[in-house]
Amino acid sequence: IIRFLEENGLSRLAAITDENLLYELPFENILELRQEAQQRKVSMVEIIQQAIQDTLPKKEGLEQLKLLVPIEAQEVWAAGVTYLRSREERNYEATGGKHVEPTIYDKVYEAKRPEIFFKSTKERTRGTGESLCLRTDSSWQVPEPELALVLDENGQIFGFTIGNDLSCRDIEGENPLYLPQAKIWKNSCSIGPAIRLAETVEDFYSFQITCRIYRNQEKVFEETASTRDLRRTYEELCSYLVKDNIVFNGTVLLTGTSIVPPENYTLQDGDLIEIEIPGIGTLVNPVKKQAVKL
Ligand code: DO4
Ligand code: MG
Repeated sequence: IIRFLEENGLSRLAAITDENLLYELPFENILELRQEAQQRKVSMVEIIQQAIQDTLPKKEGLEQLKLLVPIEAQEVWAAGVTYLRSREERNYEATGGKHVEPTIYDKVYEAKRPEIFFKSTKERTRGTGESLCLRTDSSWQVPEPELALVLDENGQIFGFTIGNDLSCRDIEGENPLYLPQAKIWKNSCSIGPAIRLAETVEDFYSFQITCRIYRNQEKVFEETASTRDLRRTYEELCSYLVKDNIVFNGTVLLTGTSIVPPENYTLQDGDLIEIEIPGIGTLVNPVKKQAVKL
């Protein structure tokens, strides 16, 4: 499911079929589609099939549409240290690999309670093709390519998308209490390009995530990971997010990263980040250095 901007300036939902055909849907956003399915007590796929049965696919391809963020999530949350790789990299940030005693990262990886943190609001979250901002007070910034869950108000998964938890490794490494500054600023998060309906996914843990970074049109980094290596289940993560909380319908939960560029790499103005998950799409974002206010 994608959202795009119509000529009249309104947003419109469209479905991409297995045959790669694009059909407009009579909804502005995915929550309307979900509400219709709930009211009629049928699946979202059935609603889509009924809506498109006597219509023709759109002539324009995806490239010709102005894609919007697939859901204007009021809140984006994120889980951390959910992969062994993340635990090792956080330890490196914090201690340069010199720790002897178990660190907070070792402990949270093993603990019953996962790390869940607030990541973004709809005003800070970008879609595919839109630029992300770099912080001016960090010199070690990296993308964090993550599978993202799209949740209802009870924390039940109804979709999957791609998320980029753009992060400042130096700020978090200096002191973990700086986490909100290492994670949240203007345009420090992107999601998209599409939402894969959970009801169309057979195995929730078989997603392959590939991240590529380009500098001056040249690929400078590529790595692939699998959600099979997650240390926790999605249900576990969602249960802690909803516990005694207010959760909005359409909340997005990033599930953590297992892809980390080499230690000497930091994003710089003009770099292009691509995150691909087959079956969902490719989230593409250039990064821009923010202008320093004098
Ligand atoms: O502990 C800090 C954040 C970790 C994180 O964002 C991740 O593992 O993806
Ligand atoms: Mg992360």
